[in-house]
Amino acid sequence: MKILSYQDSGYAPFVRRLNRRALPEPGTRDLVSTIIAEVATKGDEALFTLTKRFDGAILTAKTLFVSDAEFAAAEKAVTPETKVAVARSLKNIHSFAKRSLRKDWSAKNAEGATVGERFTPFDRVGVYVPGGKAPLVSTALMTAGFAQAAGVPEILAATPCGPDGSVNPALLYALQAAGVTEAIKVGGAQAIAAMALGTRTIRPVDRVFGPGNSFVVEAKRQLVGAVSIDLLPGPSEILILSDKTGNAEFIAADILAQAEHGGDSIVGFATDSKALLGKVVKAIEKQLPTLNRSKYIREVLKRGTFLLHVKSFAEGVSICNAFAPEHLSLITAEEDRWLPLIRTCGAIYLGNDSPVAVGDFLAGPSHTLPTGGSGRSFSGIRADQFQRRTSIVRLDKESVRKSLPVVEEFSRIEGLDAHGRSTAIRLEK
Ligand code: HSO
Ligand code: ZN
Repeated sequence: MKILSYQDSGYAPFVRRLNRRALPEPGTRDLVSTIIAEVATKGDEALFTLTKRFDGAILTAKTLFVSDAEFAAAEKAVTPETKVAVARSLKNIHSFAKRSLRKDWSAKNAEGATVGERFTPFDRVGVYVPGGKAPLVSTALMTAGFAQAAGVPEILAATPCGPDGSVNPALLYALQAAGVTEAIKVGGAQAIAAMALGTRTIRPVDRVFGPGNSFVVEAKRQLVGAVSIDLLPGPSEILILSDKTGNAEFIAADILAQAEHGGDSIVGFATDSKALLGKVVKAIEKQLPTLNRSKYIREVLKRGTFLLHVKSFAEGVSICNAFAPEHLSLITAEEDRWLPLIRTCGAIYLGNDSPVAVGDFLAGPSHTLPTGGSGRSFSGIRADQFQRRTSIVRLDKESVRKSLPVVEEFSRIEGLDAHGRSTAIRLEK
């Protein structure tokens, strides 16, 4: 763990580096563009070769898609408790989603023309659910569940399979519960390429959603244009910003919870209370040995963790806005004062009693959120991202008459006389 106080000489440069820009490593960029080119030219064959290479599984045209029998077996295999957990999470997701879905509207403009917007669900979307380090069952719900709420008729899921070609049954169950209509057992950049470009057996989608490792994120970035995407959600991140009212044991528990995602996850803690910082360090050391995934956690504590003693809470807030963490946990006696100043986080958890894990699994908002500093320019998955919006315009003679002088003036300035003519003609006998 990197522990730094504002009095340390290394503090200022470290804090400056927290102002990040999400940019791909050149090596990742090149490998991903090779993979995309392979999928584009060789289609299914490329998926089989790459899945053999990266996941050690042998796929064929017959086993590329999860079969109906596999979905049915998964439904049988999961416990009633799993079904209840999935149902309760989906319930919150759907009611949260409903509030952010956009509704058609129309109004009159200044010339009396009717203008408005119409929202229709995408015809076919792709959702990526990472496998790798843990079967992210909740991620199936936190992506596809929003597509389902928006009424998307075709949802294609992609998730890597194990070396034996199988996918975790609880994950399959969740995919089905969240309205997924087809699933391919492919992971990584090749999965994103397959969904975006299509192959002989896979029909391409209109938009690709979901989190993943750096290769998945880079593939989404490179395929924008062929499809649209939701955002660029990479490895899990949390920043906890607390004044002296923070509970050290709870803070340590949240740090360890996000660190257990392993890999390139990032965990930060900033406080203006030196005493709290000391207590949190102790609590981390105390709780760590009691946890199962200490191997992953230690990795993240070593490489991706920083604990900062900031000069003031205001400095903590500005570090937070610069860092743009995926999750912010904000703990302060002066919430009304500080909360309005925080702008760039994907999600904000308020107070001592709001564990990020509850949001990860069931609170309602999607846990698929911007990472790597991209919270400055993106927000998390929302139901209205599954809606296409189309604008509508209707005029009558009266509104044509009122619009004409402006149209004619623009036509003159732009030198496009046919534009003016096309409008004036409406008023001729
Ligand atoms: N914290 C992760 C989401 C997740 N946690 C899935 C557990 N399962 C990224 O927000
Ligand atoms: Zn998590």
